[in-house]
Amino acid sequence: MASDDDDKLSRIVDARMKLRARFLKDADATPSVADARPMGSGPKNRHGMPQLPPDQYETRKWPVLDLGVKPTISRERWRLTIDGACARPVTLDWAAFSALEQVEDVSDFHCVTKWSRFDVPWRGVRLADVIALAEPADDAHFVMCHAYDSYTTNVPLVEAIKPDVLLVHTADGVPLPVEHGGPVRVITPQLYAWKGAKWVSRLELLREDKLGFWEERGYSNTAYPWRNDRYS
Ligand SMILES: Nc1nc2c(c(=O)[nH]1)N[C@H]1C(S)=C(S)[C@@H](COP(=O)(O)O)O[C@H]1N2
Ligand SMILES: [Mo]
Repeated sequence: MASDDDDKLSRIVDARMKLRARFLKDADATPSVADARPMGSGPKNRHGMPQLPPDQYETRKWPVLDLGVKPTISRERWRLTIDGACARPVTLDWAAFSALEQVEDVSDFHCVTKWSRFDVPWRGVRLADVIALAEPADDAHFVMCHAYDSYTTNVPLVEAIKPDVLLVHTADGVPLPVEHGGPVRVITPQLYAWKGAKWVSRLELLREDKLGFWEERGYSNTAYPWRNDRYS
């Protein structure tokens, strides 16, 4: 007889497989995958060659960019709600988040103000796994990421569920510093960095696209670094 835990696990696995199946074909057609060269971001996509997207320069530092408010949320107080167009809205606390599968990845960070940082080592949870927990509606195609500083940014699900899109709590081997969005932020290595909400608080699944903070103010709604796709 299956235990509740087994039921829960198989539901999550089903939801993940469903999401993957729904977006696999579309994901292969996104520029970061479909463009002939370069293929995307991060060492595995650079074929061993350091490569920068057009008009970017490399920095070894990690500049801080935000709206000037740096909310200090302890891990104890931090919550992440996944809701909107889904069957099972859920709020995770630190313990529930930590219990999800933890992954490590190394990827690049491209800021629209033209600096790129190569090879950032991250640790966190796949955004796809967290979204799957809520069992998105079949017609949900977007996610609005909300943050504790009231920042918002919208991401199409086809980008959000790519395997290198993470909710990270660790960077460079140490807990993510507050100024970079700790305790938990989103990273979107295939898109400009403004698509990754620092101090993330809520993932709102949407049927229709809505513009986030910078997207409303003229930033590109697609944000592909390899296409120099900065402003709309
Ligand atoms: N919550 C929140 N997330 C945010 C921002 C913000 O103002 N608030 N700024 C975005 C922008 S414009 C960039 S370039 C990156 C910068 O991340 P960093 O400060 O870690 O370099 O965070 C993005 N995420
Ligand atoms: Mo930015």
